[in-house]
Amino acid sequence: MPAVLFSSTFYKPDLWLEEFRRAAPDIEVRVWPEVGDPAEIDVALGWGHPKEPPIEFPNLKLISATGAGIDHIMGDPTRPKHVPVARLVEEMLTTQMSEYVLACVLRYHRQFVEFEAAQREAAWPKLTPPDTAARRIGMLGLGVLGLDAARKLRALGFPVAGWSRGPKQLDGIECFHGRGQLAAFLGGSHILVCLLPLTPETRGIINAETLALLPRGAYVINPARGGHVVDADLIAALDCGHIAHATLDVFHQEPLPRDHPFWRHPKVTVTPHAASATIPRTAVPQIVANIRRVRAGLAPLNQVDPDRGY
Ligand code: NDP
Ligand code: OXD
Repeated sequence: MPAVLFSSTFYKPDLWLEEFRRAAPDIEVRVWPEVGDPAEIDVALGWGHPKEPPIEFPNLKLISATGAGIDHIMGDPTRPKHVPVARLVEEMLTTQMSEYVLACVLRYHRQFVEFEAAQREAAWPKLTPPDTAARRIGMLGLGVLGLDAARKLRALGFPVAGWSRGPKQLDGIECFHGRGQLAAFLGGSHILVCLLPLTPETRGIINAETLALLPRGAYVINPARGGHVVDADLIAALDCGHIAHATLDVFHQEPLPRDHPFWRHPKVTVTPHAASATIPRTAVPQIVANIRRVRAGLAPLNQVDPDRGY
């Protein structure tokens, strides 16, 4: 009898098991470390799976992430390369991410950082009113999440540009692509939002060189992965005033270690990897459909391209 193995250091299994029981009572789901016979596991499901001890599953047909990002799977050297990897493309995940990005952009644009500082001094500042049409937003990544947030920002009246790997033509969004157009894209981004996947090509992309290309006083918002940022370079850019403020949701190490300078930096807002979280109720039907597909010998939906790494 085939079975699904759920393993995650991020999500508790209870709600997932409940949803599986509701949506697909015929599918057996085991929870790590209660693997049983490894030969019975045909689908591995999880996010931030424990790496030790590595176990071989000789009949594995699918590795399915319970989130949008799959760097934690692709970066595991023990991953069996012949098994397809699928990720979630899910409306609630997308909606939550766009809400997060809009909240951060509007906080900067509508000068809440300055108002919060003024309130600490009981001050009554007269600030120059913000001009939406003059505040250019730069979206690193125009995939499922980046594009949704970009369109919603555009609908609010911001000029929006996006940067992707391949060329794109999108209504109302100025499109840049590839390393050759990165400098031109950054030069026009007053608020930079990163929604790239973490791959060998994008690791460390927010660094001293790229930050220096942003206009003076730019803001940085990173809800993608901590590995996109060279922390020391960002801190230096904040300290010298080139970057006005940063909002960071993801970190090299999570939870962010208590002694990390981001926690106490006056120009950094830390959120605890909370930009967008998978809701089992809306995610499980898609995962069940993929389990049924691979068990019927079909390719899974939302399959990751192993060559691109996303
Ligand atoms: P997608 O795969 O749909 O989109 C990725 C985008 O990045 C595409 O536009 C792609 O370009 C672009 N890209 C990839 N590599 C490069 C490169 N080398 N140079 C330029 N552009 C590149 O991903 P999603 O939008 O679904 O998700 C993005 C990331 O968000 C996830 O990988 C995850 O890390 C993060 N995330 C964070 C969450 C949180 O709570 N903090 C929640 C969910 C996701 P092209 O279009 O040309 O392929
Ligand atoms: C994801 C995440 O990748 O929550 O879905 O970070």
